[in-house]
Amino acid sequence: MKRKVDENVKREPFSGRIISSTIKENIDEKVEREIVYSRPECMHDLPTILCPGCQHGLIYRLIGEAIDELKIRGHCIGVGGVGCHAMGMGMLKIDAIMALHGRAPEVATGIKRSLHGKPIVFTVQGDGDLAAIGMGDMINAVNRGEKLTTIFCNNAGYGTTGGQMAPTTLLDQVTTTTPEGRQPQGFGYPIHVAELLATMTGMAFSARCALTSPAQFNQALKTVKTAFQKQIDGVGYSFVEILSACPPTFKKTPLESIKWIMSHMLEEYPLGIFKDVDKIP
Ligand SMILES: Cc1ncc(C[n+]2csc(CCOP(=O)(O)OP(=O)(O)O)c2C)c(N)n1
Ligand code: SF4
Ligand SMILES: [Mg+2]
Repeated sequence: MKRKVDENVKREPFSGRIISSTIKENIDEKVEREIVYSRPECMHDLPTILCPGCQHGLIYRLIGEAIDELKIRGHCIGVGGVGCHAMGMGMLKIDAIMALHGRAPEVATGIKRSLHGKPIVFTVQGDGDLAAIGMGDMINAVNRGEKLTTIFCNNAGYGTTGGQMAPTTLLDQVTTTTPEGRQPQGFGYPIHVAELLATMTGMAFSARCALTSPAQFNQALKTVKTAFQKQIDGVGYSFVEILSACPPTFKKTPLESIKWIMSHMLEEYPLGIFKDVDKIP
């Protein structure tokens, strides 16, 4: 059978790559266009290792954008907890260290104090890491008024280890450890970490954001920048909780997961700023 020849198809002289002139025109046209959105300078060009639909990657992207916009890259040290939330730390072009489960606030405190308060030190922690095993560590770091920032990834469960219940799991939510759905008798109620920490004197800024729309992403970026600025200004602890989709824990597709955050998580975890002061006593 005779092969049909496409007149538009040419072989590139050096690469030997076959490229349709129609496609090439489109590529050339794209090069001419103004680039309005690209990878933050602060991020390595690496493929994601997170599941499809995981929003932890977006959280790292917004941390990267915040660092770029505040021009603080050379001054930042990140401390990761234990869990999927920590996996993005290697994507950032900054100095970083991983702490034992729940112990990121202590490691961050040690770094900040031993370098005489100079670096901008932040932790990225999950709800299992921070609100379960590390809650005491977190509360005491805020109580000391450490000049640190924490980005708290709330995905309503333990993503890494297979979707067990976390303190942030919603009532009636089915997890591998609450197959009948979380019931308050025996399992307690969802903990509202941003509101809880906002009641503490050492806290300078506490807020909650979500990433279910571009507008929310922009709001979250603004909020993370404000949190870093509080630390730069030496006010006190700053804290941003971000609701994050974990499709395997939610047992949903990526799109259904976003919708579930909108229909269920936002009701339990309202967005907003719960504390914002310029001075702590
Ligand atoms: C002291 C200790 N207990 C338990 C574990 C096992 N472990 C590793 S990751 C993880 C869950 C992490 O969940 P979360 O912090 O919510 O992060 P996510 O994966 O959901 O982002 C657990 C229980 C551990 N590494 N160390
Ligand atoms: S298990 Fe959940 S938190 Fe972990 S990478 Fe997958 S989607 Fe993200
Ligand atoms: Mg989690």
